[in-house]
Formats: sequence, structure tokens, C-alpha cells
Amino acid sequence: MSFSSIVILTGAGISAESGVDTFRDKGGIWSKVDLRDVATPEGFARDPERVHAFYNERRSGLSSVEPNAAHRALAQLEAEFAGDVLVVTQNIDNLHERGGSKRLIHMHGELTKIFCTKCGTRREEHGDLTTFDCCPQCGAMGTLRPDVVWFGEMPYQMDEISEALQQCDLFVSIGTSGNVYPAAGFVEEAHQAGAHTVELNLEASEHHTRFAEVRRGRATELVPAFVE
Ligand code: BJW
Repeated sequence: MSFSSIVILTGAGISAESGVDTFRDKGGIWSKVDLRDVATPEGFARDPERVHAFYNERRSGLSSVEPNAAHRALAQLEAEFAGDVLVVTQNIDNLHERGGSKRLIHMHGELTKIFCTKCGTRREEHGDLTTFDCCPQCGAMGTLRPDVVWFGEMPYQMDEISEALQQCDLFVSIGTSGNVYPAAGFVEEAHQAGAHTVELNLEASEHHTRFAEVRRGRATELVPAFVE
């Protein structure tokens, strides 16, 4: 088969072998903390210190992890493929960009970005955030939050993603359990637009039967082999 436009959706599984925790696997993040406490606007309103501590720990963890063979293989595909390649990641780590990907959408935001809920200003942040921090733009205190998409919030760049899904002829889903919408519905959108659909995942995802082709295994083995 030959393709001209590829959309790749990635999830926590692609970063697992770099040492980043997944969410729903045994021992995953949601087995240790209640997502309602740390990944909803209501949880943040109730206890911002707790939410800051959760993201501060994950942000500081980025300095001790490296992109793996799967991240690098996707960057290589983008560099060498004659057509379009768009990586849409649900991950808030920065391993795709550090692995060399250029055309990348962080639909659930980024650990290394924060924004002010008062004036809306976004900026990079590599250190810890506290409720005593002031926004450097508007001076308000306690209004900064991680630039990540919590449950009930609208994921980023949805128009751009929808357009790419309409136009792609290959859709590849890597390392995601398919539990979270709207990302879990992308396979359907791509299929309806006529794309070939492929899942590369360790275990059967929630919607594995929706894919035309399924390969099981570790991302660091499956992705380089698929890209070859
Ligand atoms: C390996 C591996 C290895 C392991 N190699 N594989 C229907 C339509 C639309 C919305 C909804 C709907 N029904 C419900 C909703 C609302 C809600 C939702 O989906 N709820 C469900 C629980 C049902 N969605 C939302 O609220 C979203 N917003 C929204 O819908 O806005 C309105 C809207 C409507 C319509 C259109 C457009 C918009 C927002 C969701 C935000 C999710 N946020 C989080 C936290 C982000 C910040 C953070 O990281 O803390 O995002 S939750 C968490 O789950 C995180 C992840 O990105 C996301 C997905 O997890 P992922 O990546 O799939 O990880 P796991 O752990 O679940 O799976 C890992 C997989 O890897 C496993 O399968 C393993 O087997 C595999 N694996 N090791 C290969 N080595």
C-alpha cells in the first residue's frame, strides 16, 4: 500500500519504556491517585496545592527520562516520508519533540507550559509551581495552573486534528488504551474518511476491533519495524 498523508495518535504507552508512567495499566497513575482530585477543574479548585504537587513531580521527572526508539522512529518517518506526517499526542511529556518530531500537536497540553487563569498568558515553566506564585504578566497571585487538559475541558487544536483526519489515508494509533474521548473516536473518523487504520499496542485497546490492522507488542519494537 502507498500512502500520502499519515496521522499518528500516541498515548502513554509510547513513553512507557522511557520510564514514564502510564495511567490505566497495573500500577499506573490512576491506581495511585484519584483522577477527580488531580485531573479535573473541580479538583484544582478544591486543592490547588495538591494538584501543583502532582504536576511538579511529573515535570521534574522529565529531566531523568529520554526519548526511546519509538519516538525516534516517528521523527525519522517524518523526516524521510515524501508526504505529510502529523503526530497527535495525548502525552504531556516532551519526548516526541526531544526525539526529533517537528509536526506535533499536544492535544492534552504540555507539562512544561503553564497559563494564568486571570489574564490567559501562557509561558514555559521547568520548575515547580505553587499557589503563592504571581503571574509575571498581570501580577495576580495564585492564578497560575499547568497548561494541561483535564476531564471536562476541550482538548487543543481539535479543528486542525479533524481536518488532518479527514485528509489522511493512513491512521496509526500507538500506546493508547482508547478510554478517553475525543481521541478514542479518531479511528472512526479516519475510517469514515477512507483511511487505512492500524493499532500498535501492548494489549488490546478498548476499540481494537475498529482497526483494520492490529499489531501487539512493545512500542520500541513495533514502531521502528512498522516505519521501516
Ligand atoms: C504499551 C506499552 C509499551 C503500555 N508499548 N504499548 C464522548 C465524546 C467526547 C467526550 C466524552 C465522551 N464520553 C466521555 C467524554 C468526556 C471525557 C472522557 O473521555 N471520559 C472517559 C473517561 C469516558 N473526555 C474529556 O473530558 C475530554 N474533553 C472533552 O471531551 O471535551 C469536550 C469535547 C467533546 C467532543 C469533541 C471534542 C471535545 C478531555 C480529556 C482529558 C484527558 N486528560 C488526561 C490527563 C491530562 C493531563 C495529565 O497527563 O495528567 O489525559 S487523562 C489521561 O488519559 C491523560 C491521557 O492523555 C489520557 C489517555 O490515556 P492513554 O494515553 O490512553 O494511557 P493509558 O494508560 O490509558 O493506556 C496506555 C496504553 O499503552 C495501554 O493500552 C497499554 O497496553 C499500552 N502500553 N506499555 C506499547 N511499552
